[in-house]
Amino acid sequence: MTELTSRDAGNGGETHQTADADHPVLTTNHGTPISDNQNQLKAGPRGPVLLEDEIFREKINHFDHERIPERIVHARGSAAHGYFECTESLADVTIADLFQRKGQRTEVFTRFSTVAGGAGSIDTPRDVRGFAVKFYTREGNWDLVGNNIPVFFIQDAIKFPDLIHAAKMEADRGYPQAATAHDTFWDFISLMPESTHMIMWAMSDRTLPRTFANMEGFGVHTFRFINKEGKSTFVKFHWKPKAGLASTIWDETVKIAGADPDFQRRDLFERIERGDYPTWELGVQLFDEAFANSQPYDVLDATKIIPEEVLPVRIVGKMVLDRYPDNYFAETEQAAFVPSHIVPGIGFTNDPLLQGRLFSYTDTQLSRLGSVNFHQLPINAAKGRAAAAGCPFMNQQRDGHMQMAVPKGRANYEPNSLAKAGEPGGAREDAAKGYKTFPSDEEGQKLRIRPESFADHYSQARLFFRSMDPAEQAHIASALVFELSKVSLEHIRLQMLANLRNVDEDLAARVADGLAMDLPPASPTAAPVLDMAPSPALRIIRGPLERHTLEGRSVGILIADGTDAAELNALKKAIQAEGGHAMTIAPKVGKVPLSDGSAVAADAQLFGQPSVTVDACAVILSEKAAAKLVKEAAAVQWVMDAFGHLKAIGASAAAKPLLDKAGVEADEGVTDLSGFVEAAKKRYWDREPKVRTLA
Ligand code: HDD
Repeated sequence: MTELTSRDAGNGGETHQTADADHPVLTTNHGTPISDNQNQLKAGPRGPVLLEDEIFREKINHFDHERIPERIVHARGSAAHGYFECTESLADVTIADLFQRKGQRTEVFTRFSTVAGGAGSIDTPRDVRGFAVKFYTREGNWDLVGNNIPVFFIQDAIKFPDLIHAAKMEADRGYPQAATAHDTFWDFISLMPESTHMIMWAMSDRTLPRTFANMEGFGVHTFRFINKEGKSTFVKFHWKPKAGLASTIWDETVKIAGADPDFQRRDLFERIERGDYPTWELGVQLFDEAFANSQPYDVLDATKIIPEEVLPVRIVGKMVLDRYPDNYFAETEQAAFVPSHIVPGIGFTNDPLLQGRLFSYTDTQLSRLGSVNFHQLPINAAKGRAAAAGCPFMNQQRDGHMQMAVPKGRANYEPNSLAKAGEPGGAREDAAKGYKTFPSDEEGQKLRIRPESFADHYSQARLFFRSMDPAEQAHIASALVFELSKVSLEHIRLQMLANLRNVDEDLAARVADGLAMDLPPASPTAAPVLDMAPSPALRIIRGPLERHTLEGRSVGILIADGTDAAELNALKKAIQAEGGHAMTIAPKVGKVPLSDGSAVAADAQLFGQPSVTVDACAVILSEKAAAKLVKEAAAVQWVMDAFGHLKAIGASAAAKPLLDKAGVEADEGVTDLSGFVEAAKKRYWDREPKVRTLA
């Protein structure tokens, strides 16, 4: 009797793609060939399904377990592969292999993240960004797990769970997601004066980066370099973006979240696709004990910076991200960054925040990745010396959940006399090449105490605020007003105002005014608040890393039926010649008839590509199209937002009615098409007071 299969039954045949010379046979995880991937096993064509169907059960069972616990912090992230190139040898200060030879390249995997939101949250909350780099050096993996802000909220790792609990969605109501503007966060912060410096950064434009490529990165802590004589030099790490620093405006940020929750992840992917590789220079601040002792703060305190004007950043390398992961889960999600992954020539200091991190990250991988063997996952596996010998690691550790390796031989202990040279189990320690901890002199009583040198919580917060451009100061004050307006408990707001008075009286007064509250007395300080020399290097706006350029930036060109073909083509060419990315946006995407009878497909549709997604805006319309679009809210909003977000607007003469309807007023950033490319290279901060009231 012929068996009745689904191919004979009601699904018409087209759902089956069959194996052939180019397409291997589909199998189960255990290798059994699969005949039908569309239908469960049933008793008769319309009958009940059978528990016996091991093919169905295996597939669904695997699917049911496809999610792993997301990271407790930094759950939302995007990553890319690339390389680090040493551009200046540091052989005099460190034996770290990756810094020995100019021109030497080391593979890297870099993951950017937000902190507070879950894995599916938006890319653009007001939040610190993680900046974690895994260097696959020849001497093992070095993970530099930093942020886009050079200081941290707390001085001691024991407070980290409290900080994060307070920042994440509130325990009873389960909101807000990925936002610090709520009671519990500000309650904790108001009681934690040591957070004040970080709060200045968090309320500044630093937490609203335009793209990942526009962020600085910092190792935050003071680390050590150790050279071949065993001498230690203190080091702080800095990543300087080649694309320059750039941020969004709060109103724009909020709108990006609605328009494209994956805005920064998409940007990273598209930049790499276009060959416009995100690039950073690596800089170091090197100093010794005498320098450290001469500063009015403690270099072991992670709430402090060393201003670049006091100790310049020396550029020693560059990082280029040029390859997007093949698989998000296998690479970006399973990547385990662990600050205790260190290589010879680099060492830790006694920073109590860093010391706590050295425990936490290995520990968290056990609940996240589920096994002590997480180092065997391809993205985490070392690629250095041991890998060249056939295995990413060489030791006698064995077994555990999901053991991927099949170690040979009996020598699963060391020392042993069984494994001969080159045989499995024959790896031996090496006193000369092995990792050596810097033998710092340590002695003292066991105490739960913080040193007095950590007591000054306000001087550097003041330094940061006073170093800002006036536009940035207004953004900070306005962000504080916004966040504290979302705090429902008055005593928390009052405590914050009391703390802010220690930072800067003008700032505190502006925030109080924005909240329509009276200023309370200043909170007590544990140490005198110093007036340190301002550090203009901390600015984004009109700072050293603000770049007026189209390189790596996108320009939206609003077109519609009848757009002048010559004007459009000339503008696209001019944008591309400057390294920009021109994107045509039209009411209908498939075909836009142009003035010369030709037609182009638009890159995006007007409703799906609001102007917040591009860096500058051009409008090339026929009179007829302009007359139509003044009645189209999305088009009016497109132009209105471009103006409100201080972007350049270049328009053809016929597009003027749309600009008028959108309330565009003449200024330096509003041009005709001929002046647009030059104008498009920057934002117009002087326009801001015309379009919004800031604190
Ligand atoms: Fe952390 C993840 C950065 C303090 C505990 N942290 C994590 C990531 C970054 C940072 C970038 C994500 C890495 C990735 O992309 O997978 N963390 C920092 C910085 C800190 C800091 C710059 C202060 C200078 N962190 C910190 C402390 C603790 C942790 C004090 C705990 C004592 N961090 C963790 C963690 C995470 C983590 C819970 C979550 C997921 C993971 O480690 O792998 O262990």
